[in-house]
Amino acid sequence: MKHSTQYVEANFDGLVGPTHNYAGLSDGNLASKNNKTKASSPKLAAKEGLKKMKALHDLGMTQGVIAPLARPDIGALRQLGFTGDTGSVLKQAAAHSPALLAACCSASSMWTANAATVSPSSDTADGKLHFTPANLINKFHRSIEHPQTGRILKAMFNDSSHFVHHDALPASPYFGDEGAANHTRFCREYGEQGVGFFVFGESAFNRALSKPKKFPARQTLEASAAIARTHSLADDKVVFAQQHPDVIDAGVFHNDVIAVGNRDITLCHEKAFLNKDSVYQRLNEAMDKPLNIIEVPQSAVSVEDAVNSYLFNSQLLTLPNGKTALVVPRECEQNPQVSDYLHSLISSQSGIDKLLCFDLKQSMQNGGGPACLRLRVVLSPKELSAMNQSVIMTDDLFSQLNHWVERHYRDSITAQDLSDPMLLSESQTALDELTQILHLGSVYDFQKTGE
Ligand code: SUG
Repeated sequence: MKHSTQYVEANFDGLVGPTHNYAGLSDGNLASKNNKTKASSPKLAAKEGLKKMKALHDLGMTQGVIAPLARPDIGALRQLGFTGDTGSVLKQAAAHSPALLAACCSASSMWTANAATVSPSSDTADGKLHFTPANLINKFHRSIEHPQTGRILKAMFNDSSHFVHHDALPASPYFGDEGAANHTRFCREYGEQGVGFFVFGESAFNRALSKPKKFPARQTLEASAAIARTHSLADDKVVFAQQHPDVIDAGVFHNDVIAVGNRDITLCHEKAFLNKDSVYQRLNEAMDKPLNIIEVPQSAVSVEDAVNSYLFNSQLLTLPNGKTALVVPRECEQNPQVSDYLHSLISSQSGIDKLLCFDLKQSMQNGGGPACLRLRVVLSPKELSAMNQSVIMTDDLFSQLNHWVERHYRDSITAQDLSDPMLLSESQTALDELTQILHLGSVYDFQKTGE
């Protein structure tokens, strides 16, 4: 018999990388498009992220950090035909295709909700914790993330008696996979068997299912089903649901922009799912007990306001005292409809007790709110102690990482800076030092980037 109450849901936030910039790379993500060409501040972005991690750690949550990827990705630029020493690769790319250069410089790995899909050991047939890095094939700049992401996850969860690391799904549009952004695990207690809720945007094989008309659906049903199989989840504990194509067309490029869930609560917009009644019914059946479904009506918060404020890209957390908190971005306070809704939610005994609000503007301007920035991993006490302890947030690690950012990050970056060889060498120096702080070993392969 498992001591379920001792399991924790840990949040692993992506540390923003030194090349954070705005390049308008994500069709269908309105913030990314609207902020293209804006100057970014990698230093501020990293510090905003660290503050959120520290605040959750201070509340007694288990908080971890995921290292950024090495960017610019010189290996990818070489594969695309740019040659010579690294300075010349960057110069040619800037001259021939600034968009490709920007894609290979993106710090998009900060949104670790897209790093992988994770299934806790209480849900899998072999009793191990399973990870599948997302192939992210819908966007070129994100499709080059998974090999390094996989290595970093292996360096964090580095004990094969507890952790299983799968390869990303085949790099084909049939298996477009965006990771935990489209996956929610419901349960009663973290250590009890839970329900895997997989939300997809379209089906590759079943052409009869509707599709969005304007923006791409990034996740396929086939990808979600493959993950449920490879993670050996029980058939009666898995629910697949289609995201409403209209909301994808309104800028909801991942399910975590329109719904959030934790344990037996979900907060979702009434337009989140196609055939929502059937979705709710199947979830209730799989849970063996009705979920607390808090449905937000369009009359209270429109889909447009939800996308602008990122209300649903919040973290729904069970605090150590058993209370439930909703972690929202500052933009929710600034939107009158959303702010009114949230205050009535908290005062209505809905099951959500407390609001926590954070400034994450640097990430938000690229379409990444509090939930995008974190990967959730439910861990037993043994699993927690078996993993790499150096990535777990402590007061000391927080101060070390803040100093590290202060020393290595620029205050501002524009598109012109991306071909600067100094930015590459500053980033490599920073990440080299970070691998030592976080005890990650040689996850980056810098030697491959040279000629
Ligand atoms: O994939 N933005 C990311 C945001 C990801 C948010 N994640 C979740 N919802 N879980 C994306 O669209 C923008 C990069 C740029 O345009 O510079 C970007 O990749």
